[in-house]
Amino acid sequence: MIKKFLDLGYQPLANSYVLKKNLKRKEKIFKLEVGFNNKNYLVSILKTISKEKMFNKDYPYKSSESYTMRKSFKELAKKIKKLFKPEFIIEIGSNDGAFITNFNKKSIVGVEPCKNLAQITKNKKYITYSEYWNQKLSKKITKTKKADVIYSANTLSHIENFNEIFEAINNALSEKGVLILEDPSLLKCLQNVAYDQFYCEHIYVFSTLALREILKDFNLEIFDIENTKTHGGSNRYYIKKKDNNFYKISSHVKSEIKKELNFGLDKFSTYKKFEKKVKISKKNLLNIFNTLKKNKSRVIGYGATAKSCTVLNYCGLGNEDIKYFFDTTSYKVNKYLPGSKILIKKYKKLDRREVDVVYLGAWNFKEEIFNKEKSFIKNGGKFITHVPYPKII
Ligand code: JHZ
Repeated sequence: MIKKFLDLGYQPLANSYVLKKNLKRKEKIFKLEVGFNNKNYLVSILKTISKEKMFNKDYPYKSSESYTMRKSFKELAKKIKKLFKPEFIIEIGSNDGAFITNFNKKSIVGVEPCKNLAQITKNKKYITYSEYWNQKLSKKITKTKKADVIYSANTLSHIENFNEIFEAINNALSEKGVLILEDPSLLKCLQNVAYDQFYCEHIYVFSTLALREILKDFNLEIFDIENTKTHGGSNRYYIKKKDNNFYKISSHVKSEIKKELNFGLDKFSTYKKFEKKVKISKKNLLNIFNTLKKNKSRVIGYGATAKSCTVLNYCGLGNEDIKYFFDTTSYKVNKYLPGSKILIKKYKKLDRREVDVVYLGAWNFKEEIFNKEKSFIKNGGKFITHVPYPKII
């Protein structure tokens, strides 16, 4: 049974940036509530939005925008080549090609339903299917050869129907085939009080405990896990069919499960504690913004993320608190953040003469951003983050 533990209020669709001409138009909103299923330990949002409304012909998020992600995909590609020597790879949710472009064009195909993104890799001559991943597509792609590796990062958490995904994966995997899934870690999300991991697109935030249960229904099992730093702390799961004896189950699986049980990810009470922390986080973040307002500090935002949408709308922050956001993504520039309607400007290096304090919408890229903005920091510029607790740095 799914029991609600968190109410993040009414929210617009996180990646639906608003054009100036539509500022007065009513946005689609939905109630963002999060629940825990005590049968399979799965944490999910309670009301879901249809995939066609979220992932369509002009999806604004591009994985290649950050150096951290480009580096992470490049390193993983190197590792996959070394470990599995794959002849054929499928990436589900290939976005703008940050992963697939590390491989030879003949050895990989991308699946990306967002047409604007799929076009980017098609232009680079990578075979890209601009469709949702399902059994029909899986059969089409693997007509002549099955995949030795299927990779999918930050995508499984976006797809509601597990039957559809995993049956198609089971069909596509070769005898030795390995499925690699990478998604934000629920443990990290709770430890960091990163409640902004919940928004319309993140239907699920997975624990190993939950994923293990789900995979059982499809005769799949996790044989290794890596904790990665991306997106505020993610898990990279290496998965195989149960009857694939080419790989042994690593001790990392047991130790990760132990970590999660020690934290109490199997207990509803843990999630109620998290709810309390989220409320305190909101209160403390608002205190910071109120003080800055009183002091007439010039505050802007950095990284108009999907995550920011949850924070801004849950906390009721707007133009009076954050003058504008900087973002490098051309698809977002000159539009307004959903709900809060804060303008997104084309990124330029932070200038201490113009700005006092910067809210880190992309807190998950803190190191990368601090590296880029050394001169702003040297000149006394400050940042606000709400992770793991609201503070000025
Ligand atoms: P970032 C998106 O979430 C949506 P978001 C999606 N649902 C998901 O799961 C994750 O990605 C993976 C900008 N930026 O990665 C670029 C700068 O401007 O935290 C991006 O707009 N300057 C698919 O949106 C945003 O910040 C910089 O120096 O929460 C980062 O978005 C850097 C590093 C980033 O994901």
